[in-house]
Amino acid sequence: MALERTLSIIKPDAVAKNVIGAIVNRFESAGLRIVGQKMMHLSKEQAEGFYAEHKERPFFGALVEFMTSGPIVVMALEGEDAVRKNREIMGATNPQEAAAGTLRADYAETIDENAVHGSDAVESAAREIAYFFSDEEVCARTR
Ligand code: IDP
Repeated sequence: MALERTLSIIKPDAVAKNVIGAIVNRFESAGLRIVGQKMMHLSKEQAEGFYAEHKERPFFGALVEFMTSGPIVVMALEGEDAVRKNREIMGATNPQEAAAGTLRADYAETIDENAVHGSDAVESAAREIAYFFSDEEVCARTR
């Protein structure tokens, strides 16, 4: 299995609930390592750029408003099968459909405010990590 990197975002609702540590713990317990991490408050332009693929969707305006409503934590995670593992830990996009024990089942109630983001493929992960982190801000963890 390949060593991968993926982008995780702890969204404004989860930061407001004060569960940053609890969420990070889930990733570390699953064997994923944080190789980049920062707290940010996105501008409208940053949020629109990040979610550009959704700009024609009816929920785009609300999504941008939500993602700029408070600080977020962006993380680059590294590990075997990291993209799929992160998606599994997150649970389904709609928290009402998320499996028990997943982050979205535990920390979110609605699809509009669903606690976390995770890249959906290795290619999008590379693009999304580069959107938030310079090369120097991502640190190799293998020694
Ligand atoms: P994902 O975050 O599970 O990868 P995507 O389909 O990529 O899901 O959608 C990106 C984000 O857009 C979701 O996490 C959610 O916040 C929002 N979103 C997606 N579908 C809907 C919807 O039908 N109504 C409201 N918000 C939505």
